[in-house]
Amino acid sequence: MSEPQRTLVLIKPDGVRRGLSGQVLARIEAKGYRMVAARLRTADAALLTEHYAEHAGKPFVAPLIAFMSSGPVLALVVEGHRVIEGIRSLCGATDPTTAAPGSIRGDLAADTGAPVLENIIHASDSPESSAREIALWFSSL
Ligand code: IDP
Ligand code: MG
Repeated sequence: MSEPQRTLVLIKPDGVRRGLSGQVLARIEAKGYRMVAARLRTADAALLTEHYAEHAGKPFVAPLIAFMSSGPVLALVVEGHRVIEGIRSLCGATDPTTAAPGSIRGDLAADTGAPVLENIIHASDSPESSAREIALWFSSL
């Protein structure tokens, strides 16, 4: 039997602002994953620059950081077997216009015309990202 994994989930400012945090968390819990930490906070540019370090230099980074610091984010650590892969699958594709119906982004988000894709949720994409991102957002875990 595999060991349980942990992943970092962020309900982005659009999700919190639109009152969708509960729905998103309900989908994660209904899938069978368990929340082990939660923190509502407005992130600053320093934290977000570090969080999105892999995208440094890309044209959407400045609007992405502006968007992600525009209001509170609900940061969650979620646990389960193969949870990193499982939550990415629940999220759907990055672009909410083409994200599959049934996925969080496919069902709950659309292109707003903004310079950055406002797509409700972030989830770590690998065990390495998950360890790095959990340490960044929850330094005491
Ligand atoms: P992911 O969130 O599905 O892992 P990434 O490629 O890591 O997608 O991009 C991080 C975030 O940056 C996306 O969730 C989205 O909000 C935004 N983003 C990614 N690519 C674009 C783009 O081409 N235009 C505008 N915003 C983008
Ligand atoms: Mg990513």
